[in-house]
Amino acid sequence: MDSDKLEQYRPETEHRRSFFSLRWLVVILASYLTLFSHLSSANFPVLFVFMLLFAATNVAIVFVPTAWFSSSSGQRAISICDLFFVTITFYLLRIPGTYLYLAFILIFALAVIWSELKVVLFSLLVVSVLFGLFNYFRIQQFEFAVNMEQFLTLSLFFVVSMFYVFLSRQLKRDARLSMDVLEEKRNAEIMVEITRGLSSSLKTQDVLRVVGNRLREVLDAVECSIIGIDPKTGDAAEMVRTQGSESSDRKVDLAAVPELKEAYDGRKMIFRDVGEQSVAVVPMIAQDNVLGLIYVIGRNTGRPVSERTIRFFEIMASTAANALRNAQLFEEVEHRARTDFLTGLPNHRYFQATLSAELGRAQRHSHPLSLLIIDLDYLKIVNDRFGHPSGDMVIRAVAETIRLGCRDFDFAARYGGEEFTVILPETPLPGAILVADRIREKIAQVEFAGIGRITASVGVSNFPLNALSKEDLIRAADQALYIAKNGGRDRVAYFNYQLVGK
Ligand code: GH3
Ligand code: MG
Repeated sequence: MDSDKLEQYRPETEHRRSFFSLRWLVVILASYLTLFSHLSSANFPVLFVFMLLFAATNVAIVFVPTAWFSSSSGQRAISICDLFFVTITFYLLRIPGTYLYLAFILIFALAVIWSELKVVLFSLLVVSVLFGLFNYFRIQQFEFAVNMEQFLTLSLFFVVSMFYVFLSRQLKRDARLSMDVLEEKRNAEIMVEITRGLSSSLKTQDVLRVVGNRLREVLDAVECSIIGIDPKTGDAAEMVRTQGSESSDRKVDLAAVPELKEAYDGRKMIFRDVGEQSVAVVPMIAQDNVLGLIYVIGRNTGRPVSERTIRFFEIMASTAANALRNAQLFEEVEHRARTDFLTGLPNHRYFQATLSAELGRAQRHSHPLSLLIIDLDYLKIVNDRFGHPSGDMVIRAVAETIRLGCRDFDFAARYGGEEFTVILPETPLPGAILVADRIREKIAQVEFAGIGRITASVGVSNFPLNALSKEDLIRAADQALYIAKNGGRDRVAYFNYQLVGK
């Protein structure tokens, strides 16, 4: 069954259709009885009108919303309406006055209200046996005057009511079964879709958003959020929230929401009804760590949580947890791949990629962009005199000084060895020279114990003043650095516009 047909096929509607057919059967049988046994009686017009009214109720049910029809109160209301019609019909048929009628009404009432077939069958058996005995021995002192025609009429009604009860039970069960099958199928489809969504993205936020959104849709939930938990610190933060557009790293105090705390501490799912709402909390566990909690708030339907829902959540949470773990590992690997191990600054490759992107943006918007290349002066001497670890320590400290000397949207990287670069977006040459000189000054101010002070030379280049392409921009900064070194070091040099023109 493809998804289009799936949408059209609704077990509730099927159930409803069968129920109509059954009621029409009652109408036809009752009309048949009325016509043949009371065609000439004075009650015939009234009986006829009653049959029409009963038929009209069947038509009216067509307009009742399916949700109301399927609810137990809806079904009970329809049953009581039927009971009312049957009682009036019996009254008009002049059958009352016998114990049999009362017994029948009782049985019918039991049948329609509790839909209990066994009770109906048993009572029917008892009543039939009693009726047969009374009729056979003609025990007239009980004033039990029932003729054969009435007996047949009643029998037919018994059969119809039995049929009614039996079929309506069967239909209800069928509807439930098809609903179960459809729900299983829907869950399986959703799982496939979620798994596909998860495997197509390795970004943690994307992974979580896929899970959150699909879960909210499937469960028809009011809100679904995913709370990430740091396995080391136990700090919880809301990573994805499906309601509204806000997706924040909002801190969450697990202790403040009892369901969250219980699910986290006990590593188990929590399903709880809180007033109008029902709350579900499902821990996402991978490799024995609770990576997060799926927190779903839905409408309280009054129904207990089904085994199926629990199983669905279980598979969902473990798939999401593994995908989340993979995404986290991938992000970690990716971060390492673009970070310089010694300084923690972005490495050369990341710098190249960022410069391409920033230069592209500067070209598109015709904004200036400046580049600094910073080279430590005489680091070789430090290495030679104090050893490589001391040189490393100096490089690390200078990296930190450069990082702190930049604005948030500047991009500082380790170019290689004892060379650093800083990309300064939206910065004209004079501004870049100021930044470069400030960084140079800060580096020179640091006193290294046992080593003394280390200075740095800085070359500055600018788009579009000195170069239009990435390679030229780097080359221009390099040449400016050469000028700074030649000029005596511990200074900033920029590539002269006239020099470029030569
Ligand atoms: P200047 O740049 O002022 O001309 O002198 P310098 O001594 O800094 O320049 P040179 O290019 O001659 O040497 C660079 C030195 O930087 C060589 C190497 O020992 C040192 N160096 C490069 N990378 C590292 C590193 O990762 N750790 C340490 N300790 N030293 C490094
Ligand atoms: Mg150097």
